Amino acid sequence: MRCRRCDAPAAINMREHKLSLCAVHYPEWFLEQTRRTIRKYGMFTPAERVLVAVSGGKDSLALWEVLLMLGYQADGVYIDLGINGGGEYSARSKAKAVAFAEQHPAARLIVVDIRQLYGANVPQVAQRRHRPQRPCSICGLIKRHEMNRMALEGGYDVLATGHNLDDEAATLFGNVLHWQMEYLRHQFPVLPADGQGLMRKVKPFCRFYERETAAYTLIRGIDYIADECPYAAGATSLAHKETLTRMEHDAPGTKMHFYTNFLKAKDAGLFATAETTPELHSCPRCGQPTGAPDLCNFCRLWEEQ
Ligand code: Q46
Ligand code: ZN
Ligand code: ZN
Repeated sequence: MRCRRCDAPAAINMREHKLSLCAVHYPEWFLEQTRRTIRKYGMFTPAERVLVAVSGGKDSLALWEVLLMLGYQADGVYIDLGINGGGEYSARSKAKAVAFAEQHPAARLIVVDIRQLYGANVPQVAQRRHRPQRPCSICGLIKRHEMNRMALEGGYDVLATGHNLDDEAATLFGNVLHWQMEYLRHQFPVLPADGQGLMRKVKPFCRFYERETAAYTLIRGIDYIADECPYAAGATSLAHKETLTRMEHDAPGTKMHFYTNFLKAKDAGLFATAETTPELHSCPRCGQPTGAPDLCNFCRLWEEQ
């Protein structure tokens, strides 16, 4: 297999794009595709400040590097959740994020330590709330709240996450299986700021297959944590990913068509019915918008222990 652009041996063959590229031309293509996605969905401009949610995994570190290489003003935020699971997962993933920032002079990393700030880490909160084996909803709530808080307090214009096409297709699959209308209404590469304290959120890698972001990190020599969080095992999103990967194997392009045709259908007005979200008000403690009657769900987490 040869590179389409220079005839050197190909480093990656993308069946779904009918394109193979070498180790020089693949990163160029990857940067150009990211730039196009950012422009296509009007995610942000070079004048705006971007905060990248960095987990220490391949997608978020690749995203951070690509945004810096494209000349965007991109800082990173790492949320230390205190997840160990016997393998020091948080400590090792934080080390990858810190090492990346040290190797890239333009990269500024903000580290938020949940236990230091609020007195308990994610497994401890989950334990107190009788969900020791399934901390993901609590963890997701904490991550969303803290990333939004750091972006607001730091005066950023937009929060970027490294979700890739496999992530988005699996989320869509789950949302469609259960016809989760509110989630379907909100699934999009850009979520605008709500004007009441929720930041604009963007997913510049939403059109890349996971193997494409993996190939980018490999070719660029980005060191990342390859392990999944120990609590990810058994998650339904992983089962959905496996199902879609089997379908992709039989019919290359399945994930891409499933997701991008959904975006087109949304553009054409599907799921555009009136929203039924409740009236939001500012949480009296943290100030973030919430539909809960008094304190937001995040602040209640610490109240009820
Ligand atoms: S970090 Fe947190 Fe994930 Fe681990 S506890 Fe669950 S939500 S699986 S992306
Ligand atoms: Zn080439
Ligand atoms: Zn609150």
